[in-house]
Amino acid sequence: KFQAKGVETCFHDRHITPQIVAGLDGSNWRLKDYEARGGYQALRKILGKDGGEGLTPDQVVAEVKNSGLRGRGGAGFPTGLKWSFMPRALPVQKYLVCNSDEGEPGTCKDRDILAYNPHIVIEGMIIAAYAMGITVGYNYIHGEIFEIYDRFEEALAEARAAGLLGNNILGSSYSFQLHAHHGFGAYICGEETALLESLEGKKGQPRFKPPFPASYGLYGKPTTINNTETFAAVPWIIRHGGQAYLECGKPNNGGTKLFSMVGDVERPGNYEIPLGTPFSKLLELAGGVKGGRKLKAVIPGGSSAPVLPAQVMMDCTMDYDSIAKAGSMLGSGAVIVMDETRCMVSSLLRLSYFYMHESCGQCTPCREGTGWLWRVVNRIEHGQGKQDDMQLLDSVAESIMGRTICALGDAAAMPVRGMLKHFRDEFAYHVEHKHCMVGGAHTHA
Ligand code: L3W
Ligand code: SF4
Repeated sequence: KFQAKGVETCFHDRHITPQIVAGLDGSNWRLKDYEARGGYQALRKILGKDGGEGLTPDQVVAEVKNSGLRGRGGAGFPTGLKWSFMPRALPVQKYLVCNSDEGEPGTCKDRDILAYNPHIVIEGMIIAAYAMGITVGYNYIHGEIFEIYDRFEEALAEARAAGLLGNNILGSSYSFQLHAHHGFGAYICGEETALLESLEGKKGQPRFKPPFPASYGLYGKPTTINNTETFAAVPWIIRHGGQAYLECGKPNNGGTKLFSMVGDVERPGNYEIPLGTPFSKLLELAGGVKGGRKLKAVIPGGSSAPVLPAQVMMDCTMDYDSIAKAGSMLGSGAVIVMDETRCMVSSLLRLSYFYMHESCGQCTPCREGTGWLWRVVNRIEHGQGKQDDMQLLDSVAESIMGRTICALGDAAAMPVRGMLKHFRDEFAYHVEHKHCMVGGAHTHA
């Protein structure tokens, strides 16, 4: 129930825990524990309840802008900028949505934040709503995590009972209603517009963008959607200031980030480290490559990110810019570590199956293309590959990229491109010899 989907097991093991996951052991998630750690002080600060003058909504947005916080769901979009899109003065209902529909293979951070520290997300959302003049919010929680959903509901009840949520928060004139919504486990509902459709009770299929949710969101009304980890960063920023958060990371990559270290490492789990930390350090924190084997490759940002060979990865720092410069993306921060015994063909086969299975089928290049990719990789894996299959994969991936309604099409094509760019020889070997180049430890069931 508390296991990561997609890749290997994920333990709750933390070594550097500066902000979001500091001091958590699974038993101290309740309101009293959170308040003992300084929780809800940021909310009190903006509402002028801690003896200070309070912060105006504009001041809150300015702090978040100064912090350099970027969206932690995958795209890395500047949070303060996104908040400034909200037409605060428009006299219509506006919505705030937290995207907790974590489904990216390898990623298991948001559910841990919700399990271990649900109030930090609630506080972050209340502050965000205040900053954008929003009165109603939803947390859309992935369908396959039942206990975590129940826990979040309990945390909401605690916050309401304490006057931290609901009407006239802490006796102020500010009110915000926040509800949890349980999804049904479809990966595509993590795409923000599919999530909105699902929240409206419809089939979870992405909408065309633009219009972006900022102008046409839930029920067609202005909506701001942020990832769970993004909201969780907000209370610290408000308490300590945007500049302090920025200085935790590196320019354009402010703060800390949770990385889900999965795959062939000794201690898989979530690690919160400052952005800009060398990958080698993160690998060391996770105990190094399993069994002392050699590092072969890393998928640095969840399954949608192109794979990078070991030597490229060892020169990277863990931040948006460094990983992008190396030809991949930081994405949601799932770091899939692959040792020397991993077969790239069978790895890609597993990823291709995932995207084929999760395509919503709305647009032809994605619906048909993901099936093509899986079938071609499948025949290479099973000794029936043809000499021109690599070109065929290139051309199918090319035909998907940029031609679909949402990013799932690109997400299916990019791993194929990454694998062929760096490990083409391995695919050619499979075709020629009808078996795996690495052999040994892994069989291809
Ligand atoms: C108003 C504009 N708003 C952009 C907003 C937009 C969204 C955010 C980022 O994909 C990626 C994807 C996955 N006016 C705006 C604007 N916005 N321009 O900014 O937008 P965008 O389109 O760059 O990205 P996206 O559609 O949110 C997300 C990758 O993340 N990914 C996915 C991980 C999946 C999970 C999960 O399981 N929950 O995290 C991993 O790498 O491939 O590239 O809010 O509205 N002019
Ligand atoms: Fe659906 Fe794929 Fe099109 Fe996205 S790209 S809308 S998942 S068919």
